[in-house]
Amino acid sequence: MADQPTSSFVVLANRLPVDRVTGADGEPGWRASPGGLVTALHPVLREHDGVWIGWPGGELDDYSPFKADGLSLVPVELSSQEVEHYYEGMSNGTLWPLYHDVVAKPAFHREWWEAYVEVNQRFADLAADAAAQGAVVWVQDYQLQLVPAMLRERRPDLRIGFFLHIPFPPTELFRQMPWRDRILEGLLGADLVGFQRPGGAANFVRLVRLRFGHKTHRDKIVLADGRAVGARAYPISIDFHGLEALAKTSAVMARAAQIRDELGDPPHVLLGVDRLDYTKGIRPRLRAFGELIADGRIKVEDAVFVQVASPSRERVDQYKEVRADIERWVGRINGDLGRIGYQPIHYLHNSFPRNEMAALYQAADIMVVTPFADGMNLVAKEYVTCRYHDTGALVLSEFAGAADQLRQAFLVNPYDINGLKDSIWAAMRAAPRDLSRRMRTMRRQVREHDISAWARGFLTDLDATDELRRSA
Ligand code: GDG
Repeated sequence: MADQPTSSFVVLANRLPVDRVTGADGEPGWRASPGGLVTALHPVLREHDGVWIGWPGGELDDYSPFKADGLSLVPVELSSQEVEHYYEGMSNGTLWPLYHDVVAKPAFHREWWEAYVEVNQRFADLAADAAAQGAVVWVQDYQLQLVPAMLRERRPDLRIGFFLHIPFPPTELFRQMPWRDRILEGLLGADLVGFQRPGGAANFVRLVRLRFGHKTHRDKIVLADGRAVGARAYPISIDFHGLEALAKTSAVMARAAQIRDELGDPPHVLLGVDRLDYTKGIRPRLRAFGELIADGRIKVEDAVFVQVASPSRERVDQYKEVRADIERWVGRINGDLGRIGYQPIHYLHNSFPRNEMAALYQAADIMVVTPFADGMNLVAKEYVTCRYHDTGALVLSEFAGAADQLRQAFLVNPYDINGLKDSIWAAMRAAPRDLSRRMRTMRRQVREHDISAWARGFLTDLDATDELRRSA
């Protein structure tokens, strides 16, 4: 493979977009895995006929490139200690909490950092071997922030883009990181660094100016050698048409009706869908709902809250703690407020197929999305996509990137429980005409700014920075 690399488009992400499964016949195979990143990039890669380099999520007998679901995949081998140090440690125990407003306390360990450097180098080497002359390489997310510089070192001919799916923190928080300058230098290896929100791009530009003294223009950094690095917001989106079509199938419609029926067909069905993560603000939304019942504003027979919490990062301590915390709250609320035949919260700690998710979105009158910090939040965009009758209400945290685009949602501060209660209450009582006006506008926004528009926007700008680079 190293002899004659042929890929003109290469994506690098921590995970391959597939999970290993054993079929009913006992034969091993691959299945598309859930998660924002995978959901977002799958259609883009198919369209560009590219190669995807990533960790398969477990050990393989053979690490040769392979094809699955029409995609060319290059698996990256990680030892169990690297999984512990690079992935569970540095990525999910250090960077994830640090970049999400230190909602949980980040841990800094030198051996985690060393594994992070080593694994980033492995990814960069595989990309250097796979990319054709002048190819476009698109590096994804916080697990791989050193790759752009490592790759440029070996292959200055490549056009390198980087996209951060999570928030980029303000200077004051980023400065805590012992290896802060190494991370910034890593990112500056790219021609274009993309963020979810303009605030993230501004934080990054400000940091490199303060720490390195590089000249900066609004969304551009000029390095000492004259090379320019773009830093801009590209709010990610979803495959609007694909999901809307799924929501309109008779099977999904029938399942949505069945879900409502099974819930006892109450006047109000509220829904939360998240990876079980401490950033997602599951607790405040359950508390707000519980208090609305306890206050007597909502009767227990009039509303049901369905909370899907898909299992995530289960070996990391902070994730074990958040699960225990949520389950305590569910138990307390159901125990205190439930009656025979009436259970306020239906808590599902499970992953579901896409069509079941679409049916849940269709069955819900109110979608409640309340992260403390979130790069974008695709669930909010998926909900409005499925509401093709322009019905339903979205309660959305202002700390989700999606709040920039879905301005007609009932916007909330998840730290303010009374405000959250008032917004859920307002959404439950809003006039159908008001709701449909809001929903129509939000649906138009997602339709016109879908996942292909996102990828096109980034890749077009990446092309333009290449011209800048050649003329510098
Ligand atoms: C990161 C950033 C950013 C969830 N449970 C199931 C399931 N899901 C799907 C949802 C949605 C995706 O997973 C979750 O995406 P989010 O955007 O909400 O959140 P993260 O996983 O934290 O994603 C985020 C994203 O990257 C993209 O840039 O928006 O801010 O944190 O698509 O539907 N899907 C299925 N079964 C489940 O049980 N099929």
